[in-house]
Amino acid sequence: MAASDSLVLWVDAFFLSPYAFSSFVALKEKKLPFELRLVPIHEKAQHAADYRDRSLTSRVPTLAHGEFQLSESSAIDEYLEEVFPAPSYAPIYPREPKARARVRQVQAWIRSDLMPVREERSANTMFYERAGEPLSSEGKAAAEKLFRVVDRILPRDAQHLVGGGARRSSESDPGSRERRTRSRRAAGRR
Ligand SMILES: N[C@@H](CCC(=O)N[C@@H](CS)C(=O)NCC(=O)O)C(=O)O
Repeated sequence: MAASDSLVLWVDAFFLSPYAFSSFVALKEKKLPFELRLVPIHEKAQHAADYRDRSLTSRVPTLAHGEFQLSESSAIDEYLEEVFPAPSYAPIYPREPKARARVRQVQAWIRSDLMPVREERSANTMFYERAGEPLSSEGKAAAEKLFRVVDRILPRDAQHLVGGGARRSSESDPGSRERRTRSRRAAGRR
């Protein structure tokens, strides 16, 4: 398949999916032209036959590159990295194996752990409706775990997880550090 085949990314209609955000940022970081299409998942449009057949999983995001269609955000990110590699395109993973493994570790972990705080502080509470309830003890424990890991892997003044070439989703977002500081304050930390 030609790298020049057109790219389409399907995301949720309210731009709330952090997974869709990850693939969106990968395309933006690589400065690839792509068409964005919206799937109203709040109306269950992900189960419509055309989207279900395209995605296999009936979830967002899904990427089409020419005839090839792929869902699962980390698979999309890694596919883009391989088909549009550095130095012609910006790298989204570091080259060095240990650094690359560390980034993949964090990427896999963040997608599979911390469920209480992910449920109690969904993306909806960040972008649309603020959370009305304090975190439960399970939510607090998950938030503490998140901060503990971030403190271990991201020195206070660092802009990136590893080196300078491993910008991943929220690290690519200029507001992320400020929001992190605010979240720490909200959780009663410095
Ligand atoms: N592991 C998937 C998770 C994707 C996911 O959970 N997407 C949600 C939106 S955040 C979705 O499509 N939900 C609709 C549904 O599951 O029916 C990925 O990394 O892409």
